[in-house]
Amino acid sequence: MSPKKAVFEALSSYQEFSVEEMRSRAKDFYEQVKRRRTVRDYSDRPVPVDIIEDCLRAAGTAPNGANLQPWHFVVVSDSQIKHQIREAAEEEERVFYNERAPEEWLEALSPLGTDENKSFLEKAPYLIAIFAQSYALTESGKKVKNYYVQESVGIATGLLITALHQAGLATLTHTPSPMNFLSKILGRPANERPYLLLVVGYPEENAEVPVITKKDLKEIASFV
Ligand code: IYR
Repeated sequence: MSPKKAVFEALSSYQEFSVEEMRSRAKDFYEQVKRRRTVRDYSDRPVPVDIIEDCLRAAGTAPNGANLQPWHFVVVSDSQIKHQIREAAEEEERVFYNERAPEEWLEALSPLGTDENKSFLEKAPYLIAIFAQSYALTESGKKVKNYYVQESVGIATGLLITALHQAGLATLTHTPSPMNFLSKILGRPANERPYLLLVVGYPEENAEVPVITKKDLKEIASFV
């Protein structure tokens, strides 16, 4: 089969701003995004699913390898499925915290106050299980290789978290390890690997977050 030829069109979606406006937009975005905190105390208040849908559409615009879009998002709101996910995740986490995690890792985690109790997996209105497709399958079942899968799915996940935050929702990036139980419970195909479990909802009224700091610009960037 011959490769598909590139077809070009005018870049009509680009919007230029004055330097002043850019400056103000960059500052405003930083002000908005720095309010984001990883939340572990969720309310069970419902969230309309169309909001989640638009945030997923935003995630789906992420730049990615060869535009093959190697991701799949499963939005879980069914309480029985959430229960199964909680049970399986807590089982993994019990082993992690009590047997598998080296002292050094537990020490690194201690400022966050996490443990094997994952009640948020049942309380929050949505869990979004994110899957990375190491390869795609054509309709005839032929394997098609994907490229830069980890990078692509990571960027899409970042966009999703940001979109949900901008919409006014809290999230938690949860990575029980190993996560194979997600594929099983959600019946995902063999070409997909669980990447991350995103908990989404309103924070509980008295939600607390650990006191932490972010590195400042000097520490995270250099200009040469
Ligand atoms: N997956 C475990 C442990 C954990 C690991 C890291 I690295 C964190 O930043 C937070 C937690 C858990 O979810 O508790």
